[in-house]
Amino acid sequence: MRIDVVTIFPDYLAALDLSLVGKARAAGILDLRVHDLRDWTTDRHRTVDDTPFGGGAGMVMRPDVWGRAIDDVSGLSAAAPERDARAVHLVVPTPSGETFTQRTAEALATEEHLVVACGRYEGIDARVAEHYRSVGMPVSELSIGDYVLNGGEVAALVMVEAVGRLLPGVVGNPESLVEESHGAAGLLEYPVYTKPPAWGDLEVPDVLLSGHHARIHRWRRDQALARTAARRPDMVRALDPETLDRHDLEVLAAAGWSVVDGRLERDVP
Ligand code: 6GU
Repeated sequence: MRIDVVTIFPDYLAALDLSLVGKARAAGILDLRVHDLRDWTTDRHRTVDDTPFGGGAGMVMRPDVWGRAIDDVSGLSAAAPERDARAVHLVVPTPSGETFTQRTAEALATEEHLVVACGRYEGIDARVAEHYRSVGMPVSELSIGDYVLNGGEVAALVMVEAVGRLLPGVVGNPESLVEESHGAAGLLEYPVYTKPPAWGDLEVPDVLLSGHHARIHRWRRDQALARTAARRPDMVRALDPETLDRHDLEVLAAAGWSVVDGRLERDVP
């Protein structure tokens, strides 16, 4: 996969040289290129923004500078802009976007070429997303959560790491992708323990030292259900009760959830 990140703060993305994503790059699985948006400015001051039409606070990033940058890193030729555009998926991190989830990461991990356009100030002129959609480029405006950051760079880091670790060969043991939080089961991950078996007066639960695989599996599922019930009522509501066994329903009942009209609902106290 190739990912081009365009930003006015390329140094922000230096963290992508490290760890898993860094290894994926070294192994040739991920061709990640970080660009300075100002390389596509034409004036002496290397201006990327201007005041908003209609008034209001802050500055808006200019569409002409972004257009040159995105055309260039996408390899859009003047001869066949529409044919080339379909080969690229444009990702625009923005707090006003749709929520970026594990499902989004999975979908983006199947793409061949992502271009991530990091906005600063009050955002990027809306004609940029409109233009690339109109030439047939898939455009995803995505938020990483309900809070405001100063720009798209940290969100781009989040997205590149979440997508990068899903590329075949990046995570050494693909099984570690199976049971994790926000996987297909729709549950948070169970708590994990390692040596020493006693740390101060805190002991690892006996069942995990028992070697009894069926009981360990059941205990972990109970913990995942209880944790999800305590922390993420939205995820409990999204569960399909048809996929739960009698024991699952007992654990959820103990946490105050029962099935009403085929859906999980919190019991009223
Ligand atoms: Cl993608 N960008 C900014 N600036 N703030 C955010 C965000 C993105 N996602 C959540 N907050």
